[in-house]
Amino acid sequence: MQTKNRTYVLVLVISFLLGYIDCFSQANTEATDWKESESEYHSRMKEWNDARLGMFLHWGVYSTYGGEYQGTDYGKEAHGNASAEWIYLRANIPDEEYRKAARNFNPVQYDPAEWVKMAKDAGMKYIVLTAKHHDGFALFDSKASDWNIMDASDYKKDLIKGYVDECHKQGMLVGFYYSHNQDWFHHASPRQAPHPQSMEYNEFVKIQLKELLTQYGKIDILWFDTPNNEHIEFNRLCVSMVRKYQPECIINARIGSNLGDYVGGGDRAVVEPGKQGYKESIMTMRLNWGYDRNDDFWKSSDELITLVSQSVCRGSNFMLNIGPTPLGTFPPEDRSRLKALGEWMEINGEAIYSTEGSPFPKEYSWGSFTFNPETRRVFLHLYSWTGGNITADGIDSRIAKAYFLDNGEILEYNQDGVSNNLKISLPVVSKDKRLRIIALELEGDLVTDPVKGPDYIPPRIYHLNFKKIVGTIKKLDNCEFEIQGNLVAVKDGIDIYQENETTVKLSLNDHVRYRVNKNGEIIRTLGFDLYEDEKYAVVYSPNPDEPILEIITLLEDAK
Ligand code: JFZ
Repeated sequence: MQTKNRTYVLVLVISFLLGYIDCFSQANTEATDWKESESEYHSRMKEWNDARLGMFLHWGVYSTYGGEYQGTDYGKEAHGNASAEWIYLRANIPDEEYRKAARNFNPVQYDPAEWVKMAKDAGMKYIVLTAKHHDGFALFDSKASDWNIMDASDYKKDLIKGYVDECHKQGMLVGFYYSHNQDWFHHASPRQAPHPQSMEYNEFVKIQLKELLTQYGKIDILWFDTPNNEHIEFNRLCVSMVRKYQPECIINARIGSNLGDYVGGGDRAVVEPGKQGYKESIMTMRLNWGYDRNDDFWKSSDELITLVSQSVCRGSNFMLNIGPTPLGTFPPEDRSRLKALGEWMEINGEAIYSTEGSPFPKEYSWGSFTFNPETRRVFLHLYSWTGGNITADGIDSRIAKAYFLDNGEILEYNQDGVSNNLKISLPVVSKDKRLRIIALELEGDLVTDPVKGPDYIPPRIYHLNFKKIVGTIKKLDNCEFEIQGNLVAVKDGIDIYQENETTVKLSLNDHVRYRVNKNGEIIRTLGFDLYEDEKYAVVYSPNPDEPILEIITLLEDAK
Protein backbone atom coordinates (compact mmCIF):
# COMPACT_ATOMS: atom_id res chain seq x y z
CA MET A 1 0.00 0.00 0.00
CA GLN A 2 2.72 2.35 1.05
CA THR A 3 4.87 1.57 -2.00
CA LYS A 4 1.94 2.11 -4.32
CA ASN A 5 1.33 5.52 -2.85
CA ARG A 6 4.95 6.45 -3.19
CA THR A 7 5.07 5.32 -6.83
CA TYR A 8 1.99 7.34 -7.53
CA VAL A 9 3.56 10.46 -6.02
CA LEU A 10 6.80 9.83 -7.89
CA VAL A 11 4.99 9.52 -11.23
CA LEU A 12 3.17 12.74 -10.51
CA VAL A 13 6.36 14.57 -9.65
CA ILE A 14 8.16 13.30 -12.74
CA SER A 15 5.35 14.14 -15.10
CA PHE A 16 5.11 17.57 -13.53
CA LEU A 17 8.84 18.09 -13.95
CA LEU A 18 8.74 16.91 -17.57
CA GLY A 19 5.95 19.32 -18.33
CA TYR A 20 7.83 22.03 -16.54
CA ILE A 21 11.05 21.43 -18.45
CA ASP A 22 9.18 21.14 -21.71
CA CYS A 23 7.44 24.43 -21.16
CA PHE A 24 10.71 26.28 -20.70
CA SER A 25 12.87 24.39 -23.17
CA GLN A 26 10.75 25.89 -25.89
CA ALA A 27 11.34 29.34 -24.47
CA ASN A 28 15.05 28.74 -24.37
CA THR A 29 15.32 27.61 -27.98
CA GLU A 30 13.46 30.72 -28.99
CA ALA A 31 15.77 32.88 -26.92
CA THR A 32 19.02 31.36 -28.16
CA ASP A 33 18.06 32.03 -31.79
CA TRP A 34 18.42 35.69 -31.10
CA LYS A 35 21.83 37.35 -30.93
CA GLU A 36 23.10 40.83 -31.59
CA SER A 37 26.45 42.56 -31.61
CA GLU A 38 27.32 45.55 -29.46
CA SER A 39 26.90 47.91 -32.41
CA GLU A 40 23.59 46.33 -33.41
CA TYR A 41 22.40 46.89 -29.85
CA HIS A 42 23.33 50.59 -29.96
CA SER A 43 21.66 51.13 -33.30
CA ARG A 44 18.54 49.36 -32.04
CA MET A 45 18.44 51.72 -29.04
CA LYS A 46 19.23 54.93 -30.94
CA GLU A 47 15.82 56.20 -32.02
CA TRP A 48 14.26 55.61 -28.61
CA ASN A 49 17.24 57.13 -26.83
CA ASP A 50 17.26 60.22 -29.06
CA ALA A 51 13.52 60.64 -28.51
CA ARG A 52 14.13 61.59 -24.84
CA LEU A 53 10.47 62.36 -24.12
CA GLY A 54 7.59 59.90 -24.01
CA MET A 55 4.00 59.55 -22.81
CA PHE A 56 2.85 56.87 -20.40
CA LEU A 57 -0.85 55.94 -20.33
CA HIS A 58 -2.58 53.99 -17.54
CA TRP A 59 -6.04 53.09 -18.70
CA GLY A 60 -8.39 50.21 -18.05
CA VAL A 61 -11.38 48.93 -16.07
CA TYR A 62 -9.93 50.53 -12.90
CA SER A 63 -10.40 53.96 -14.55
CA THR A 64 -14.16 53.58 -14.08
CA TYR A 65 -13.71 53.72 -10.28
CA GLY A 66 -11.67 56.92 -10.36
CA GLY A 67 -9.70 55.78 -7.31
CA GLU A 68 -12.70 55.50 -5.02
CA TYR A 69 -14.67 52.55 -3.69
CA GLN A 70 -17.44 52.78 -1.10
CA GLY A 71 -16.24 56.13 0.14
CA THR A 72 -12.59 55.21 0.58
CA ASP A 73 -9.98 57.01 -1.44
CA TYR A 74 -7.64 54.27 -2.65
CA GLY A 75 -5.65 56.81 -4.62
CA LYS A 76 -4.27 58.25 -1.40
CA GLU A 77 -4.62 55.65 1.28
CA ALA A 78 -3.55 52.46 -0.38
CA HIS A 79 -0.11 50.92 -0.34
CA GLY A 80 2.28 52.98 -2.45
CA ASN A 81 0.03 55.94 -1.75
CA ALA A 82 -1.26 56.30 -5.26
CA SER A 83 -2.95 53.21 -6.44
CA ALA A 84 -6.10 54.12 -8.31
CA GLU A 85 -5.13 51.37 -10.78
CA TRP A 86 -4.71 48.92 -7.88
CA ILE A 87 -8.29 49.31 -6.67
CA TYR A 88 -9.51 45.81 -7.60
CA LEU A 89 -6.94 44.30 -5.26
CA ARG A 90 -6.71 46.99 -2.61
CA ALA A 91 -10.45 47.46 -2.11
CA ASN A 92 -10.97 43.73 -2.44
CA ILE A 93 -13.75 44.29 -5.00
CA PRO A 94 -15.72 41.08 -5.60
CA ASP A 95 -15.04 39.49 -9.00
CA GLU A 96 -18.66 39.75 -10.09
CA GLU A 97 -18.71 43.44 -9.34
CA TYR A 98 -15.46 44.07 -11.18
CA ARG A 99 -16.83 42.13 -14.13
CA LYS A 100 -19.78 44.51 -14.13
CA ALA A 101 -17.40 47.45 -14.12
CA ALA A 102 -15.73 45.92 -17.18
CA ARG A 103 -19.12 45.54 -18.89
CA ASN A 104 -19.73 49.22 -18.29
CA PHE A 105 -16.26 50.29 -19.40
CA ASN A 106 -17.49 51.99 -22.50
CA PRO A 107 -15.02 54.65 -23.67
CA VAL A 108 -17.18 56.14 -26.41
CA GLN A 109 -15.12 59.33 -26.53
CA TYR A 110 -11.83 57.51 -27.15
CA ASP A 111 -10.12 59.13 -30.11
CA PRO A 112 -6.63 57.69 -30.58
CA ALA A 113 -5.86 60.18 -33.37
CA GLU A 114 -6.34 62.97 -30.85
CA TRP A 115 -4.33 61.19 -28.13
CA VAL A 116 -1.36 60.69 -30.42
CA LYS A 117 -1.61 64.25 -31.70
CA MET A 118 -1.61 65.63 -28.15
CA ALA A 119 1.51 63.61 -27.36
CA LYS A 120 3.16 64.81 -30.54
CA ASP A 121 2.26 68.45 -29.92
CA ALA A 122 3.76 68.13 -26.44
CA GLY A 123 7.09 67.14 -28.01
CA MET A 124 6.78 63.45 -27.13
CA LYS A 125 8.16 60.86 -29.51
CA TYR A 126 6.96 57.62 -27.99
CA ILE A 127 3.94 56.33 -26.10
CA VAL A 128 3.49 53.36 -23.79
CA LEU A 129 -0.12 52.29 -23.18
CA THR A 130 -1.30 49.66 -20.68
CA ALA A 131 -2.31 46.74 -22.91
CA LYS A 132 -2.81 44.74 -19.70
CA HIS A 133 -2.29 46.02 -16.17
CA HIS A 134 -2.27 43.98 -12.95
CA ASP A 135 -6.05 43.50 -13.04
CA GLY A 136 -5.42 41.25 -16.04
CA PHE A 137 -7.93 43.00 -18.30
CA ALA A 138 -6.75 43.09 -21.91
CA LEU A 139 -7.53 46.28 -23.85
CA PHE A 140 -7.00 44.19 -26.97
CA ASP A 141 -8.67 41.37 -28.82
CA SER A 142 -7.34 38.28 -27.06
CA LYS A 143 -8.16 34.63 -27.48
CA ALA A 144 -6.29 33.72 -24.29
CA SER A 145 -9.38 34.28 -22.15
CA ASP A 146 -12.63 36.24 -22.22
CA TRP A 147 -11.25 38.88 -19.86
CA ASN A 148 -10.76 41.49 -22.56
CA ILE A 149 -12.39 44.47 -24.27
CA MET A 150 -14.11 42.35 -26.94
CA ASP A 151 -15.75 39.76 -24.69
CA ALA A 152 -16.04 41.29 -21.22
CA SER A 153 -17.10 44.82 -22.15
CA ASP A 154 -20.02 46.20 -24.14
CA TYR A 155 -17.62 48.42 -26.06
CA LYS A 156 -16.41 45.51 -28.23
CA LYS A 157 -13.74 47.32 -30.19
CA ASP A 158 -10.03 46.61 -29.93
CA LEU A 159 -8.63 49.70 -28.14
CA ILE A 160 -5.06 48.75 -28.92
CA LYS A 161 -5.60 48.56 -32.67
CA GLY A 162 -6.74 52.16 -33.01
CA TYR A 163 -3.85 53.28 -30.85
CA VAL A 164 -1.17 51.45 -32.79
CA ASP A 165 -2.59 52.47 -36.17
CA GLU A 166 -2.54 56.12 -35.15
CA CYS A 167 1.01 55.92 -33.82
CA HIS A 168 2.15 54.41 -37.10
CA LYS A 169 0.28 57.05 -39.06
CA GLN A 170 1.64 59.97 -37.04
CA GLY A 171 5.23 58.71 -36.77
CA MET A 172 5.12 57.95 -33.06
CA LEU A 173 7.07 55.06 -31.53
CA VAL A 174 4.59 52.52 -30.12
CA GLY A 175 4.90 50.85 -26.74
CA PHE A 176 2.84 48.36 -24.75
CA TYR A 177 2.84 48.10 -20.99
CA TYR A 178 2.24 44.45 -20.16
CA SER A 179 2.01 43.30 -16.55
CA HIS A 180 3.75 39.97 -16.99
CA ASN A 181 4.15 39.00 -13.39
CA GLN A 182 1.04 40.22 -11.61
CA ASP A 183 -2.30 39.16 -12.97
CA TRP A 184 -4.94 39.24 -10.28
CA PHE A 185 -7.73 37.97 -12.46
CA HIS A 186 -6.20 34.97 -14.10
CA HIS A 187 -7.41 31.75 -12.53
CA ALA A 188 -3.94 30.31 -12.30
CA SER A 189 -2.97 33.18 -10.04
CA PRO A 190 -5.51 34.06 -7.39
CA ARG A 191 -5.29 37.71 -6.58
CA GLN A 192 -3.92 37.36 -3.11
CA ALA A 193 -0.92 35.47 -4.46
CA PRO A 194 0.06 37.75 -7.28
CA HIS A 195 3.23 36.09 -8.53
CA PRO A 196 2.14 33.48 -11.01
CA GLN A 197 4.42 30.61 -11.90
CA SER A 198 1.99 28.01 -13.12
CA MET A 199 2.36 26.48 -16.57
CA GLU A 200 -1.20 27.42 -17.35
CA TYR A 201 -0.31 31.04 -16.73
CA ASN A 202 2.85 30.75 -18.83
CA GLU A 203 0.74 29.51 -21.74
CA PHE A 204 -1.68 32.37 -21.22
CA VAL A 205 1.13 34.93 -21.32
CA LYS A 206 2.63 33.29 -24.40
CA ILE A 207 -0.67 33.59 -26.27
CA GLN A 208 -1.15 37.21 -25.26
CA LEU A 209 2.38 38.31 -26.06
CA LYS A 210 2.16 36.62 -29.44
CA GLU A 211 -1.10 38.47 -30.08
CA LEU A 212 0.37 41.81 -29.09
CA LEU A 213 3.51 41.21 -31.13
CA THR A 214 1.87 39.88 -34.29
CA GLN A 215 -1.58 41.46 -34.62
CA TYR A 216 -0.62 45.12 -34.97
CA GLY A 217 2.52 45.56 -37.07
CA LYS A 218 5.70 47.11 -35.74
CA ILE A 219 5.95 47.50 -31.96
CA ASP A 220 8.86 49.53 -30.63
CA ILE A 221 8.72 49.07 -26.84
CA LEU A 222 7.53 46.31 -24.53
CA TRP A 223 7.26 47.70 -21.01
CA PHE A 224 7.02 44.90 -18.44
CA ASP A 225 6.41 45.55 -14.75
CA THR A 226 6.77 44.43 -11.11
CA PRO A 227 9.14 41.56 -11.85
CA ASN A 228 10.09 38.69 -9.69
CA ASN A 229 13.81 38.41 -10.39
CA GLU A 230 13.86 34.80 -9.30
CA HIS A 231 11.44 33.78 -12.04
CA ILE A 232 14.32 33.77 -14.49
CA GLU A 233 12.84 31.18 -16.85
CA PHE A 234 9.50 32.94 -16.98
CA ASN A 235 11.17 36.32 -17.58
CA ARG A 236 13.30 34.72 -20.32
CA LEU A 237 10.18 33.29 -21.88
CA CYS A 238 8.71 36.80 -22.17
CA VAL A 239 11.94 38.16 -23.63
CA SER A 240 12.15 35.33 -26.14
CA MET A 241 8.63 36.09 -27.38
CA VAL A 242 9.59 39.71 -28.03
CA ARG A 243 12.86 38.79 -29.73
CA LYS A 244 11.17 36.22 -31.91
CA TYR A 245 8.34 38.36 -33.23
CA GLN A 246 9.77 41.91 -32.99
CA PRO A 247 13.57 41.71 -33.01
CA GLU A 248 13.98 45.51 -33.01
CA CYS A 249 11.67 46.01 -30.02
CA ILE A 250 13.13 47.50 -26.82
CA ILE A 251 12.49 45.88 -23.43
CA ASN A 252 12.58 47.85 -20.16
CA ALA A 253 14.44 46.80 -17.01
CA ARG A 254 11.30 45.77 -15.12
CA ILE A 255 11.21 42.52 -17.06
CA GLY A 256 13.48 41.43 -14.20
CA SER A 257 16.52 39.16 -13.87
CA ASN A 258 18.71 41.79 -15.58
CA LEU A 259 17.18 40.95 -18.95
CA GLY A 260 16.13 44.46 -20.01
CA ASP A 261 17.71 46.71 -22.61
CA TYR A 262 17.91 49.75 -20.36
CA VAL A 263 17.73 50.86 -16.75
CA GLY A 264 14.87 52.67 -15.08
CA GLY A 265 14.59 54.79 -11.97
CA GLY A 266 12.36 54.11 -9.01
CA ASP A 267 8.69 54.88 -9.08
CA ARG A 268 7.95 58.50 -9.91
CA ALA A 269 11.62 59.43 -9.54
CA VAL A 270 14.30 60.99 -11.73
CA VAL A 271 17.39 58.78 -12.06
CA GLU A 272 20.53 59.82 -10.18
CA PRO A 273 23.15 61.86 -12.08
CA GLY A 274 26.47 60.69 -13.38
CA LYS A 275 25.88 57.13 -14.53
CA GLN A 276 26.37 55.98 -18.11
CA GLY A 277 24.05 53.83 -20.20
CA TYR A 278 20.48 53.94 -21.45
CA LYS A 279 18.04 55.20 -18.84
CA GLU A 280 14.44 56.20 -18.34
CA SER A 281 12.67 58.15 -15.59
CA ILE A 282 8.91 57.85 -15.21
CA MET A 283 6.64 60.41 -13.57
CA THR A 284 2.98 61.13 -12.92
CA MET A 285 1.32 64.49 -13.60
CA ARG A 286 -0.42 64.19 -10.22
CA LEU A 287 -0.20 61.39 -7.65
CA ASN A 288 -1.82 58.48 -9.37
CA TRP A 289 -0.99 56.53 -12.50
CA GLY A 290 -4.59 55.53 -13.19
CA TYR A 291 -7.43 58.07 -13.38
CA ASP A 292 -8.39 59.37 -9.93
CA ARG A 293 -11.33 61.71 -9.40
CA ASN A 294 -10.07 62.87 -6.00
CA ASP A 295 -6.47 63.48 -6.88
CA ASP A 296 -5.91 67.21 -7.19
CA PHE A 297 -2.20 67.04 -6.47
CA TRP A 298 -1.19 68.31 -9.87
CA LYS A 299 2.40 69.23 -10.56
CA SER A 300 2.56 72.62 -12.25
CA SER A 301 3.64 72.94 -15.88
CA ASP A 302 6.87 74.55 -14.68
CA GLU A 303 7.59 71.69 -12.30
CA LEU A 304 7.04 69.21 -15.11
CA ILE A 305 9.27 71.13 -17.52
CA THR A 306 11.97 71.19 -14.82
CA LEU A 307 11.66 67.42 -14.38
CA VAL A 308 12.07 66.88 -18.13
CA SER A 309 15.15 69.11 -18.14
CA GLN A 310 16.69 67.50 -15.05
CA SER A 311 16.27 63.98 -16.27
CA VAL A 312 17.67 64.75 -19.71
CA CYS A 313 20.69 66.44 -18.04
CA ARG A 314 21.13 63.10 -16.27
CA GLY A 315 21.22 61.27 -19.59
CA SER A 316 17.76 59.81 -19.09
CA ASN A 317 14.60 59.58 -21.13
CA PHE A 318 11.53 60.95 -19.40
CA MET A 319 8.11 59.37 -19.65
CA LEU A 320 5.21 61.46 -18.37
CA ASN A 321 2.01 59.72 -17.32
CA ILE A 322 -1.64 60.47 -17.99
CA GLY A 323 -4.59 58.55 -16.59
CA PRO A 324 -7.36 58.98 -19.18
CA THR A 325 -10.98 59.05 -18.01
CA PRO A 326 -13.25 55.99 -18.37
CA LEU A 327 -14.87 57.75 -21.33
CA GLY A 328 -11.53 57.90 -23.08
CA THR A 329 -10.56 61.54 -22.74
CA PHE A 330 -7.57 63.28 -21.17
CA PRO A 331 -8.61 65.39 -18.16
CA PRO A 332 -8.38 69.16 -18.86
CA GLU A 333 -5.55 69.59 -16.34
CA ASP A 334 -3.43 67.11 -18.29
CA ARG A 335 -4.23 68.87 -21.53
CA SER A 336 -3.13 72.27 -20.29
CA ARG A 337 0.13 70.83 -18.98
CA LEU A 338 0.79 69.03 -22.26
CA LYS A 339 0.19 72.30 -24.07
CA ALA A 340 2.64 74.23 -21.89
CA LEU A 341 5.24 71.50 -22.26
CA GLY A 342 4.76 71.53 -26.03
CA GLU A 343 5.27 75.29 -26.20
CA TRP A 344 8.47 74.98 -24.20
CA MET A 345 9.73 72.02 -26.25
CA GLU A 346 9.03 73.90 -29.47
CA ILE A 347 11.53 76.54 -28.38
CA ASN A 348 14.00 74.43 -26.40
CA GLY A 349 13.75 71.00 -28.05
CA GLU A 350 17.26 71.33 -29.45
CA ALA A 351 18.60 71.05 -25.88
CA ILE A 352 16.57 67.87 -25.30
CA TYR A 353 16.41 65.60 -28.36
CA SER A 354 19.47 63.55 -29.37
CA THR A 355 21.55 64.87 -26.49
CA GLU A 356 23.80 63.21 -23.95
CA GLY A 357 23.63 64.05 -20.27
CA SER A 358 26.33 65.62 -18.13
CA PRO A 359 29.04 63.10 -17.20
CA PHE A 360 29.44 64.62 -13.73
CA PRO A 361 28.04 62.92 -10.63
CA LYS A 362 27.17 66.33 -9.13
CA GLU A 363 25.43 69.39 -10.51
CA TYR A 364 25.74 73.19 -10.45
CA SER A 365 23.80 75.36 -8.04
CA TRP A 366 22.07 76.81 -11.14
CA GLY A 367 21.37 73.51 -12.93
CA SER A 368 23.21 71.17 -15.27
CA PHE A 369 23.82 70.59 -19.00
CA THR A 370 23.25 68.42 -22.03
CA PHE A 371 25.49 67.97 -25.06
CA ASN A 372 24.73 67.23 -28.69
CA PRO A 373 27.78 65.43 -30.11
CA GLU A 374 26.66 65.95 -33.71
CA THR A 375 26.14 69.71 -33.63
CA ARG A 376 28.82 70.08 -30.93
CA ARG A 377 26.64 72.27 -28.81
CA VAL A 378 26.44 72.33 -25.05
CA PHE A 379 23.16 73.39 -23.46
CA LEU A 380 23.17 74.85 -19.98
CA HIS A 381 19.78 74.16 -18.37
CA LEU A 382 19.17 76.91 -15.80
CA TYR A 383 16.52 75.07 -13.79
CA SER A 384 17.70 76.31 -10.39
CA TRP A 385 18.97 79.70 -11.51
CA THR A 386 17.85 82.60 -9.35
CA GLY A 387 19.68 85.33 -11.29
CA GLY A 388 23.26 86.63 -11.65
CA ASN A 389 26.43 85.36 -13.34
CA ILE A 390 27.16 81.66 -13.50
CA THR A 391 30.27 79.54 -13.85
CA ALA A 392 30.40 76.15 -15.51
CA ASP A 393 33.30 74.42 -13.77
CA GLY A 394 34.68 71.39 -15.50
CA ILE A 395 33.62 72.37 -19.05
CA ASP A 396 37.06 72.95 -20.53
CA SER A 397 36.29 73.36 -24.25
CA ARG A 398 36.99 76.71 -25.89
CA ILE A 399 33.70 78.48 -26.53
CA ALA A 400 32.95 80.27 -29.81
CA LYS A 401 29.56 81.70 -28.94
CA ALA A 402 27.02 81.73 -26.08
CA TYR A 403 23.35 82.68 -26.44
CA PHE A 404 19.92 82.16 -24.93
CA LEU A 405 18.13 79.43 -26.84
CA ASP A 406 14.67 81.02 -26.52
CA ASN A 407 15.44 84.46 -28.01
CA GLY A 408 18.92 84.17 -29.49
CA GLU A 409 20.28 86.92 -27.23
CA ILE A 410 24.10 86.80 -27.37
CA LEU A 411 25.73 86.47 -23.95
CA GLU A 412 29.08 87.71 -22.76
CA TYR A 413 31.41 85.17 -21.29
CA ASN A 414 35.05 84.79 -20.41
CA GLN A 415 37.41 81.90 -20.06
CA ASP A 416 40.75 82.27 -18.35
CA GLY A 417 43.60 81.11 -20.57
CA VAL A 418 45.01 78.39 -18.35
CA SER A 419 42.06 76.27 -17.32
CA ASN A 420 39.43 77.71 -19.67
CA ASN A 421 37.22 78.26 -16.61
CA LEU A 422 33.96 79.45 -18.11
CA LYS A 423 32.05 82.40 -16.65
CA ILE A 424 28.87 83.71 -18.26
CA SER A 425 27.49 87.17 -17.53
CA LEU A 426 23.79 87.10 -16.90
CA PRO A 427 21.25 89.61 -15.57
CA VAL A 428 21.18 89.98 -11.79
CA VAL A 429 17.54 88.96 -11.62
CA SER A 430 15.90 86.23 -13.60
CA LYS A 431 12.81 87.87 -15.10
CA ASP A 432 11.40 84.86 -16.84
CA LYS A 433 9.89 82.16 -14.68
CA ARG A 434 10.03 79.60 -17.47
CA LEU A 435 13.14 77.44 -17.48
CA ARG A 436 15.74 79.03 -19.78
CA ILE A 437 18.59 77.39 -21.63
CA ILE A 438 21.92 78.78 -22.80
CA ALA A 439 23.46 77.28 -25.92
CA LEU A 440 27.25 77.15 -26.24
CA GLU A 441 28.93 76.67 -29.59
CA LEU A 442 32.22 74.89 -29.06
CA GLU A 443 35.40 75.40 -31.04
CA GLY A 444 36.21 71.70 -30.92
CA ASP A 445 34.98 68.63 -29.11
CA LEU A 446 33.51 68.69 -25.65
CA VAL A 447 36.31 68.49 -23.08
CA THR A 448 35.35 67.93 -19.49
CA ASP A 449 37.55 67.70 -16.42
CA PRO A 450 36.11 65.36 -13.80
CA VAL A 451 38.31 66.84 -11.07
CA LYS A 452 37.06 70.40 -11.61
CA GLY A 453 33.42 69.41 -12.16
CA PRO A 454 30.53 70.91 -10.20
CA ASP A 455 30.21 70.16 -6.50
CA TYR A 456 26.57 70.80 -5.69
CA ILE A 457 24.78 67.66 -4.51
CA PRO A 458 21.17 67.95 -5.61
CA PRO A 459 18.43 66.49 -3.43
CA ARG A 460 16.89 63.24 -4.67
CA ILE A 461 14.15 64.05 -7.14
CA TYR A 462 11.18 61.90 -6.39
CA HIS A 463 7.51 62.12 -5.87
CA LEU A 464 5.87 63.41 -2.75
CA ASN A 465 4.22 60.57 -0.87
CA PHE A 466 1.38 60.53 1.60
CA LYS A 467 1.59 59.39 5.17
CA LYS A 468 -1.08 57.98 7.37
CA ILE A 469 -1.26 58.23 11.14
CA VAL A 470 -3.80 56.64 13.47
CA GLY A 471 -4.13 58.21 16.90
CA THR A 472 -5.98 60.60 19.16
CA ILE A 473 -6.44 64.32 18.73
CA LYS A 474 -4.76 66.58 21.26
CA LYS A 475 -4.47 70.34 21.67
CA LEU A 476 -7.46 71.14 19.50
CA ASP A 477 -7.61 74.87 18.96
CA ASN A 478 -9.94 76.25 16.31
CA CYS A 479 -8.54 74.94 13.00
CA GLU A 480 -5.30 73.66 14.47
CA PHE A 481 -4.69 70.41 16.26
CA GLU A 482 -2.14 67.76 17.01
CA ILE A 483 -2.62 64.08 16.46
CA GLN A 484 -0.64 61.68 18.57
CA GLY A 485 -0.34 58.08 17.47
CA ASN A 486 1.43 55.62 15.21
CA LEU A 487 2.32 55.98 11.55
CA VAL A 488 0.94 53.30 9.26
CA ALA A 489 3.24 51.43 6.92
CA VAL A 490 2.25 48.65 4.56
CA LYS A 491 4.03 45.35 4.44
CA ASP A 492 2.93 42.57 2.08
CA GLY A 493 -0.37 44.34 1.58
CA ILE A 494 -1.17 44.56 5.28
CA ASP A 495 -1.27 47.73 7.39
CA ILE A 496 1.29 47.68 10.15
CA TYR A 497 1.81 50.38 12.74
CA GLN A 498 5.16 51.89 13.58
CA GLU A 499 6.05 51.19 17.16
CA ASN A 500 7.20 54.65 18.19
CA GLU A 501 4.47 57.15 18.88
CA THR A 502 4.68 60.42 16.95
CA THR A 503 2.89 63.72 17.09
CA VAL A 504 1.97 65.62 13.93
CA LYS A 505 0.71 69.22 13.94
CA LEU A 506 -1.96 69.90 11.34
CA SER A 507 -4.60 72.43 10.47
CA LEU A 508 -7.88 72.19 8.60
CA ASN A 509 -7.83 73.50 5.03
CA ASP A 510 -10.15 73.85 2.05
CA HIS A 511 -9.57 70.55 0.35
CA VAL A 512 -9.48 68.22 3.33
CA ARG A 513 -12.16 65.53 3.26
CA TYR A 514 -13.94 64.30 6.37
CA ARG A 515 -15.38 60.90 6.96
CA VAL A 516 -16.94 58.83 9.66
CA ASN A 517 -16.20 55.15 9.90
CA LYS A 518 -19.29 53.55 11.38
CA ASN A 519 -18.42 49.95 12.10
CA GLY A 520 -16.44 49.63 8.91
CA GLU A 521 -18.91 51.50 6.75
CA ILE A 522 -17.35 54.74 5.64
CA ILE A 523 -19.60 57.76 5.31
CA ARG A 524 -18.54 61.07 3.87
CA THR A 525 -19.77 64.05 5.82
CA LEU A 526 -19.78 67.75 5.11
CA GLY A 527 -19.99 69.52 8.43
CA PHE A 528 -17.67 67.77 10.82
CA ASP A 529 -16.59 68.42 14.38
CA LEU A 530 -13.27 67.30 15.75
CA TYR A 531 -13.19 65.97 19.30
CA GLU A 532 -10.22 65.87 21.62
CA ASP A 533 -9.20 62.41 22.79
CA GLU A 534 -11.18 60.67 20.03
CA LYS A 535 -9.44 58.25 17.70
CA TYR A 536 -8.87 59.30 14.08
CA ALA A 537 -7.07 58.15 10.96
CA VAL A 538 -5.36 61.03 9.21
CA VAL A 539 -3.79 61.08 5.75
CA TYR A 540 -1.40 63.97 5.18
CA SER A 541 1.29 65.01 2.75
CA PRO A 542 4.64 65.47 4.43
CA ASN A 543 5.51 68.80 2.80
CA PRO A 544 8.92 70.06 3.90
CA ASP A 545 7.44 73.37 5.18
CA GLU A 546 4.44 71.97 6.97
CA PRO A 547 2.42 68.78 6.65
CA ILE A 548 -0.86 69.25 4.77
CA LEU A 549 -4.02 67.53 5.94
CA GLU A 550 -5.81 65.50 3.24
CA ILE A 551 -8.34 63.11 4.75
CA ILE A 552 -9.53 62.74 8.29
CA THR A 553 -11.69 59.84 9.43
CA LEU A 554 -13.31 59.48 12.82
CA LEU A 555 -12.78 55.84 13.66
CA GLU A 556 -15.30 55.23 16.40
CA ASP A 557 -18.92 56.25 16.47
CA ALA A 558 -19.27 59.97 17.09
CA LYS A 559 -20.71 61.04 20.42
C1 JFZ B 1 4.18 49.70 -10.84
C2 JFZ B 1 2.69 49.39 -10.85
O1 JFZ B 1 2.37 48.58 -9.76
C3 JFZ B 1 1.91 50.66 -10.84
O2 JFZ B 1 0.53 50.39 -10.85
C4 JFZ B 1 2.28 51.48 -12.06
O3 JFZ B 1 1.91 50.77 -13.23
C5 JFZ B 1 3.77 51.76 -12.05
C6 JFZ B 1 4.23 52.44 -13.30
O4 JFZ B 1 4.53 50.56 -11.89
O5 JFZ B 1 4.52 50.21 -9.58
C7 JFZ B 1 5.80 50.23 -9.17
C8 JFZ B 1 6.78 49.50 -9.77
C9 JFZ B 1 8.10 49.61 -9.31
C10 JFZ B 1 8.41 50.45 -8.27
C11 JFZ B 1 7.42 51.16 -7.65
C12 JFZ B 1 6.11 51.05 -8.11
N1 JFZ B 1 9.73 50.58 -7.84
O6 JFZ B 1 10.63 49.93 -8.38
O7 JFZ B 1 10.00 51.40 -6.95
